[in-house]
Amino acid sequence: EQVEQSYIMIKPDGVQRGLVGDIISRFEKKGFKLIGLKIFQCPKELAEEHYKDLQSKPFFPKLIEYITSGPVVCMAWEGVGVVASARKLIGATNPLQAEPGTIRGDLAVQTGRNVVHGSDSPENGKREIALWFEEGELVPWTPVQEPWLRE
Ligand code: DAT
Ligand code: MG
Repeated sequence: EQVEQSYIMIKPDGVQRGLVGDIISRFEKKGFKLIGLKIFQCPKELAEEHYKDLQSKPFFPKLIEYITSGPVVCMAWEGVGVVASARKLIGATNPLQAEPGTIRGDLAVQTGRNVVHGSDSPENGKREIALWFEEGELVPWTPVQEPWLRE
């Protein structure tokens, strides 16, 4: 059982629509540990680096415009299996295909406004957290609930 970290980000539409508390609450209630959190206006260069694998896609310029269009909420979450589990909590990329009960399934209708990002592998979790956070912004701590979450 490997402890992983996932980079979760509430995109500008999620912030503007007042969904920050709802989204954080889902990861918190599930039992993952929040080790980094900030509101942040993303510069264009950082958005381009974060999404560099999608550089050649036709929607890339609009994606960068969207992500830099207002403040985002950056989060680092830690836990066993957090990367895959967070992807399930977030739901399919296209919110119309996302299951009810997921963040995108409950709160969004379009791929270009899908309210939240989640890392797709533990390696990318590490890479993205290093990209979006300074080292001193990450806080190691032990939640008192830990023995009640895991035997
Ligand atoms: P995900 O965010 O589910 O990991 P992804 O990594 O394939 O999806 O794409 C990153 C973001 O790019 C996605 O959240 C929204 C945007 N995007 C992806 N495919 C798109 C498409 N076909 N049209 C418009 N935007 C798209
Ligand atoms: Mg992705």
